[in-house]
Amino acid sequence: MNHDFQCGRFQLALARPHVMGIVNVTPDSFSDGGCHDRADQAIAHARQLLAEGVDILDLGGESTRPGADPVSAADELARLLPVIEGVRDLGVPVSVDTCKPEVMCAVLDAGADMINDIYGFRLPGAIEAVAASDCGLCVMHMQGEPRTMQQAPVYGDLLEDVSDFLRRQTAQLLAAGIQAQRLTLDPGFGFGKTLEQNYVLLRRLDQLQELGLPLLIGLSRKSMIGQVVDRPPQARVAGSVAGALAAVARGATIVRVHDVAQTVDALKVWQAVETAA
Ligand code: 7PJ
Repeated sequence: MNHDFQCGRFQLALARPHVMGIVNVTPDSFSDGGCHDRADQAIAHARQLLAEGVDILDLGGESTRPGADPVSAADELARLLPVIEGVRDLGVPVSVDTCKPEVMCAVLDAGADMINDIYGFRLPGAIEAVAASDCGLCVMHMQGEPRTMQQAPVYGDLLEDVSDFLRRQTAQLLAAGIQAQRLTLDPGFGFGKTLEQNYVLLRRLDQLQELGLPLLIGLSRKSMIGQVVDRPPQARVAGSVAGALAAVARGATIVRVHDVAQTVDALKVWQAVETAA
């Protein structure tokens, strides 16, 4: 599948795997810096990822970890807007990880190129918020909601359930006039899935290629990696890179990661192998 992905001001040729770098814009409980410090840190981090070869920046102003408290749209925007301002002219698309329609509208007005929604554009008003723009979308599968999703996820048929959801949401988005070239799909590793279910989903990821849209995956430093390597988040780099490669081998074309430099190198070697004549 050689898909051009329409992503706001950019059109990405997904013939080679692309790296989406995570830029955290949530308050850091370990530093007592104010709002400006936090925005400056996020902008500096984005610049660092750019130097490391990132293809897309993904800004997140709301923690979606299991058990995290919700954040108001106003607070989320207060965190995001100064950072968007500071990164929108770095030459790569700016994605925002949000599920709130109000936040979607405001960040698109501020110059964001892509909306990455862990609710898959299910909240009322989400589809309308993105329909009239030309932003890219990531439609992610999640069972339940972040606060409780890891309590006891149950599926009839895991792959079927995930792909049915993605197919239904895709149909809704297309019906709202959103072009297929704007869409990417994500099975949502760790979002209402047990360890075993996450690995079945990863092993069978190629089945989701039948949906005919680019696959974006995120497993960087997640507990599905941590439980296998038995290490804390910062020490899960090699494990995360292995997971990203396994996903790319099964058709993923965008990988959402913390460790951009290491992932870019791994994918360069991957690509050298895949394109050897
Ligand atoms: C994902 C995400 C993911 C997409 C988060 C974390 C949790 N967006 N946002 N896919 N995960 N599209 O990074 O550990 O897997 S937040």
